[in-house]
Amino acid sequence: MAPRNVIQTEEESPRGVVEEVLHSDNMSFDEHTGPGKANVRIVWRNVILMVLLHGGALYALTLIPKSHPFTWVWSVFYYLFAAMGITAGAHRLWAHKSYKARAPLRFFLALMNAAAFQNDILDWSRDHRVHHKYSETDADPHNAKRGFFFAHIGWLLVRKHPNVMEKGSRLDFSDLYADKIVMFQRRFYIPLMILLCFIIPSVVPWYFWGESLWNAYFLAAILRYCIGLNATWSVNSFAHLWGTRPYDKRINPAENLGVTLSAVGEGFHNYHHTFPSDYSTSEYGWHLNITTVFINCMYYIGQAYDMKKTPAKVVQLRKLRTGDGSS
Ligand code: ST9
Ligand code: ZN
Ligand code: ZN
Repeated sequence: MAPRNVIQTEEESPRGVVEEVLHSDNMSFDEHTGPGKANVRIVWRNVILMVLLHGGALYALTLIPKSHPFTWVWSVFYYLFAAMGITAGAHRLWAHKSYKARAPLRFFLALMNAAAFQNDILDWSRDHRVHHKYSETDADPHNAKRGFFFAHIGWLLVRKHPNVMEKGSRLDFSDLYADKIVMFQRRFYIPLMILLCFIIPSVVPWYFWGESLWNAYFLAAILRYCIGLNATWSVNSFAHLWGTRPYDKRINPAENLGVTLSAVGEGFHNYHHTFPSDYSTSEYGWHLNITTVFINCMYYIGQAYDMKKTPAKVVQLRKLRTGDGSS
């Protein structure tokens, strides 16, 4: 059951957000998708780091049978801890403002976000707002029209398309710059990220149950981080290419069960792009959605409030009008 003070937002009327986005200036599902090979500028530092990370993660798999079961449990726990910093933090709170959070929760979400090492909250939220506003165009940082590889990881290995900066600069990010916790995290991002993404997950298993630092580092830091990145990127790749479109069949984002499970409730992507300010990023409440469970728990202890939820009636009308008929 959803918490009682959830705000029923009417802003996404049956003729709502998606139409507004589709028909705004320079917005079309253009055929031109990408700057052309000659203009793609590869960032070799990122290529090398990503190859090393994925190589390290594959090696870490061989260490699983040799490590303490508590280290496995710790790695899963830390995966969820960091994931909430992205889903409940950067995504639903800061990028979409789909609920409000008191300072203690915002502070912890900023730390959890650094544990996920996906760039600071300001960069993440800025790119994500631009992604929603200019989906599937050259101004979308991970434009899925440029193919699976680009949408998944390729966009982090090359310089951005100039349209990202140009059109992104038209959006308002003043709320992010005004948030002292966001700016604190940005200022101290490198030390916070090293501490929370690599040092703490490695030291805890070594200190508390005598795991070797080597095993702890490769499992709870490298493997856990690499899986978290790929789960997140899957929302941009898999869930922008494959799945059902019960809310709006005219857009790429789709409902994708595999992504929902790995990305802790963020794979209801057709719903999310149709009703982006819904705090549950899905028609449902707790259904397959650990992030919604987390936000609801924060509501019950008084840390989260003003959650926005699209009324069921609006959702049903929209399904009838633009959905693909799947449920
Ligand atoms: C990572 C992020 O992995 C993943 C985000 C995925 C999002 C998924 C969304 C799905 C939602 C659901 C969540 C599911 C979660 C599930 C969790 C499960 C665990 N607007 O960027 P720069 C301007 S990160 C306006 O350097 P380059 C701005 O002035 C992984 N302006 O561009 C900026 O300067 P400043 C680890 C913008 O040089 C300037 O341009 N990190 C915008 O082309 C330069 O910006 C990495 O791998 C905008 N949108 O470089 C590092 N953007 O910042 C990756 C930019 O000073 N990044 N400007 O204001 C890089 O190395 C570089 O960004 C680059 C592009 C090489 C990719
Ligand atoms: Zn979003
Ligand atoms: Zn999307």
